[in-house]
Amino acid sequence: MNASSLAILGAQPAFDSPVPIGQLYFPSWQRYESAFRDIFERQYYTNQGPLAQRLEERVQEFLGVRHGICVSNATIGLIMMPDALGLSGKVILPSFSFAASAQSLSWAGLQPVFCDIDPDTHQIAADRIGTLIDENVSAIMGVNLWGGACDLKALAEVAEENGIQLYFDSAHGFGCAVDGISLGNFGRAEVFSFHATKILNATEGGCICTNDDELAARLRNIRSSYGAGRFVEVVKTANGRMSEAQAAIALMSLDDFPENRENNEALYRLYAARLKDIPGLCLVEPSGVSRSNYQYVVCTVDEREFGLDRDLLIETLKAENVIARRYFYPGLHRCIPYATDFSQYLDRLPDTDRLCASCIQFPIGALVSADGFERICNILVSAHRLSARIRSRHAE
Ligand code: T4K
Repeated sequence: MNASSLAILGAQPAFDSPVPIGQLYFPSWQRYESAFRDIFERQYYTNQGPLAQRLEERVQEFLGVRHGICVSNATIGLIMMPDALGLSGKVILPSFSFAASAQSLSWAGLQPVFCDIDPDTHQIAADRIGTLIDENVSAIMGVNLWGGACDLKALAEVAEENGIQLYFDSAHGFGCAVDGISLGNFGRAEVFSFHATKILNATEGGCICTNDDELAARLRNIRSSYGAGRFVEVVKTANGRMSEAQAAIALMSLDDFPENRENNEALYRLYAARLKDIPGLCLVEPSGVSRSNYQYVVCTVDEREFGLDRDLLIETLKAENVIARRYFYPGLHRCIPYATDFSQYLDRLPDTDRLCASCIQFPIGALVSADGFERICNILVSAHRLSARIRSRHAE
């Protein structure tokens, strides 16, 4: 591709079919067939079947955690947390997150207290949490983003000093470690996502990890049906069960985790080497971890230096069949119902607002080849070089 040939300016797209963001790992057909033949022969689809049980054991072993409670997706896992922890009143969380983080509080009738983020790491600003705590705050929900982690030590200190609980939305964090300890072992509990776009993929799925036996028993009873283990009285129950089909795929994904992580890291480093020479694109390093899963390539776009704003860059890439995304947009404090019910946050989260306007996620994962990566970077170089022409074409 030469510099005058961008699809947004009328050339042929660089890719014939869409290149998505996300891990999107597909094991070989033979492995699928064999795993699904076993399910067929056992004639057992769901309800803490042998594959779901094996997955829980393998996750526990892999993360070095006492309990891995697999669920049908991370959203339901997060929804189960407030009742399992006995939360009330308000919970502090970052506004820079996926809808599920705040929605899980809404399902429990809890009030979110939105905290700003650290603009360099994109994680919750631990030093600003103290000012948000009042007598109605019962917990902090840290969100471990982008294959990195919040300042876990600072969060644990502020939770302890104020006698409130701490748990994590670690949807992005499977296989990451802090000072050699795997995520899954921090706070009262952590919730991972095993969605198809994540490094551990059950198509849909998730897992709640905790080292607390009592909490684990409550969570298993809330998830309901077989697999509850010890009976514990709980007020609400749900159907958060993971099916055998989901567990079969997650087990294959776990087998191939080291290879997928390595592939991600190699791609991430290639992006880092190329992006540093493109003015206005600043790659975010996974923060606060001793090991990352590198499952995201996240940049901020400086419009003045790059020549295009983030949204016009997304359009430019889309014309080439490259599906970049603007996670997370808008910030949760600007989404319904929070923007209307808690309008006090609208002018209180300047770093979140800036990031929501400039953050972009590029493709990484199993479907991105070395050649594909080269083509994506060449598009970015050309988009910068031809930014004036793109802007004037866009304005027509
Ligand atoms: N907390 C945080 C911080 C989260 O980011 C998330 C989810 C959660 C909690 C809740 O976890 P889950 O309940 O989902 O387990 C995606 C994912 O659905 C979601 O898991 C993720 N975070 C969120 C950030 O992104 P979408 O709607 O943007 O993904 P989707 O399905 O559009 O896929 C992305 C791209 O991949 C598209 O271009 C289509 C393509 N694709 C997708 C799938 C699933 C394919 O080509 N093939 C596929 O099979 O939300």
